[in-house]
Amino acid sequence: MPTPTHKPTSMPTTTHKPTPITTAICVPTPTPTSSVEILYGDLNNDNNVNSTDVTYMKRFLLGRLNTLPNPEVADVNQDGKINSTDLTILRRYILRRISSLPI
Ligand SMILES: [Ca+2]
Ligand SMILES: [Ca+2]
Repeated sequence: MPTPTHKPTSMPTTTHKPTPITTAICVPTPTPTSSVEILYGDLNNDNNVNSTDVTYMKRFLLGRLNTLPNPEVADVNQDGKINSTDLTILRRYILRRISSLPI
């Protein structure tokens, strides 16, 4: 920074060392999106995959819901579509016939 005026008052914090600034820069590097891990099947975004989410998907597939609160997690078989297959998979997951999502 080319500052022609040499003022020693530019650094008023003599008591505090500038070390906390370097740590603050390092913080945002690990998570750029700041979003937590995607929980597939959690359609209503309450961090639980349960019958409520099945209800949400049913309503969505029946056209009673135009949008899902968390549409990216509804495609549990990762085929780019949200349809009855995903509903079946979600049901099976809740019944513990599927151990993990997405499949
Ligand atoms: Ca949920
Ligand atoms: Ca799908």
